Amino acid sequence: MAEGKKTDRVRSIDPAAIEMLKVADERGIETMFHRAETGSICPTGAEGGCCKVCYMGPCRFIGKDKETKRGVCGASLGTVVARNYVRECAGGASAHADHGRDIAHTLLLIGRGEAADYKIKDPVKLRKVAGYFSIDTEGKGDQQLALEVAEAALNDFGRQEGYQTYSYRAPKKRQELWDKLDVRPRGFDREVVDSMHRTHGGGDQDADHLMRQAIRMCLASGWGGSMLATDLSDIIWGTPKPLTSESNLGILKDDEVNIIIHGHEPTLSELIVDAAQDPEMIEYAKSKGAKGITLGGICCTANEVWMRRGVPPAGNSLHQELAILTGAVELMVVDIQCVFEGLAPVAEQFHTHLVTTSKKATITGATHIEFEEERGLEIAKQIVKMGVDNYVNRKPADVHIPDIKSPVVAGFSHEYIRYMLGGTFRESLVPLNDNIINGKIQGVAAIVGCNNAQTTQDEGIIGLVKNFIENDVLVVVTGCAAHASGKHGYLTPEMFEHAGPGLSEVCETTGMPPVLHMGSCVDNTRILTILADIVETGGLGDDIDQVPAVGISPEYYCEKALEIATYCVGSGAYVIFGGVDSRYRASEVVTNIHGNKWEEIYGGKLHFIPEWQGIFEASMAHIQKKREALGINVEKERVLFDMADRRA
Ligand code: NFS
Repeated sequence: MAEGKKTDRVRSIDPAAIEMLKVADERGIETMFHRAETGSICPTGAEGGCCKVCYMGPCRFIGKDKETKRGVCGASLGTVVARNYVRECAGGASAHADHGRDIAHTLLLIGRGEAADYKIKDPVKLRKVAGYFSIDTEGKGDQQLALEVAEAALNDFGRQEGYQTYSYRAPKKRQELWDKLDVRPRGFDREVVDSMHRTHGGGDQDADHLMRQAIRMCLASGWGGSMLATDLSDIIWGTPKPLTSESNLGILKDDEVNIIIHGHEPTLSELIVDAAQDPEMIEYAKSKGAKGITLGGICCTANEVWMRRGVPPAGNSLHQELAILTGAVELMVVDIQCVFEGLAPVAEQFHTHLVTTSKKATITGATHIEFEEERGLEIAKQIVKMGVDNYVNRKPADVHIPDIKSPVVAGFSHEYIRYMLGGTFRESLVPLNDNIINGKIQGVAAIVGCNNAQTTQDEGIIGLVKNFIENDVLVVVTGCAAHASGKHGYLTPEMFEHAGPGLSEVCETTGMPPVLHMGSCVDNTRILTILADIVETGGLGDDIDQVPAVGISPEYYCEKALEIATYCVGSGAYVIFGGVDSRYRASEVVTNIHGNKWEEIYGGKLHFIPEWQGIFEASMAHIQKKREALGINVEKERVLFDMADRRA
């Protein structure tokens, strides 16, 4: 057996994780990696043939004749699986859009003058977003505009009439399609309530009709809640520009107070950064015998403070327990999403304080310090001080920090990519489109999403990143896939040396790295913006489904990932999920909708391909198919244009 594993499966390809799992094994401490090997997975649920929406069941659909079976109420397997799909999407969409709503609330408090610890860092973007909401900006200060934008954004969530404002940011042709199909999203809250209503027992009982609502609800998050989360975060904390940092558990220091920020919303984590950088706090840490304070991030909150403040990321979601296992973390502060209950029993074995902060999420065994924006910095300081005070309780014998980290560059917002390619006065995506058209860049692969304890950590993500860039496919990464890319050394400009000849040449000329970190999971909407901009820029078709691009979540684990996939498909993208197989495969009807009907209707489709090699082949074939359809698959003779040609 290789290092760091109990069974013959490989738990991770990350050497830091392998090292820490060895510590866990030696000390008999259980983590997600262990439970994935010992827990029992329901075979019916794994295929999706289980209905729990009423109390005449639960009804199981198993066996060869499952497609023709009926539940007690008469429900067919197609209805059951589609209903499950809609409900799971509702969970994911709610998480992302509620994140957006929370940021809008912070902006509202700024506008009202009730959150003195926050400022408007990007007034230009504030005005741009005001424009989307048709708010007159003339003669208005930042605070007034913040108030008006926040009110408009919050109203959009609960909109009773008309359609979501951000849906009008999609390419024209896409909008026409949505209108024709009647899937343009209405208010976000209405879409989720509608989805929960129609999936109640005895409601919508037609798989096609149910899956259409999944698209409409998820579009409400993609071209709405999530996109607002990104835009409003940029307004308050700044639109990201590339920053250098380091990644992986080796960023923790054995002679400093280590505090881990984990979760999703930047509202608290930004102030934790301020509190930890306060000279008085650093002096206080020194008075406790530490040399300073080190912050590290986990999951998407890490992405937020990594790309805006340069805070080093300690790892992706499967690293959360491993960070505590180093014995060198004084405090882990968490808010919402992807923060697992298994942290509490691991923290109990060490001196680590686990602190929950969200009104929406507490964990048994953790200390709860509820966060309020109105007293934001005061609370952040209280939490950081709690970590500093805990430094004296660290047990040197428990400390095991793997000496493993990689340099990283992160923070390629859509705005920065335009600037990088054209400079201040000619910022545009033209060089990107041109190089896709001339074939130096074959296409774009968005590698996004999670880790999943059922799969080998990072293996699928890294296998794909490596092979795509070697084959001249530009890669953009977000979420935990971005962490994986960073930990394994792929987030540096020097990586162009490992890219294929065409991509390498473009990267060397423009200074663009071949793998671009675009942020957290709500920032997948930055990718939507880029795709819409590619279409607008011209030469690559008139809608997103014509662009040679794929979206992949190689190690997805949660409902949020499903929701992202669904809004991407509704926007015209080919999406592939890997690692674990489809939870909807029990139904041929739903599998056919995912893989065929959606492509006929939206030009995008969803495939589940567990092995990353299969994902790579399907992606390259798709990119070539799209290049062929655009007529850019064959090298054209180079024509020199004079001024008249150019004007034409
Ligand atoms: Ni995305 Fe961020 Fe990671 Fe997956 Fe969780 S942290 S919102 S869901 S696990 S990428």
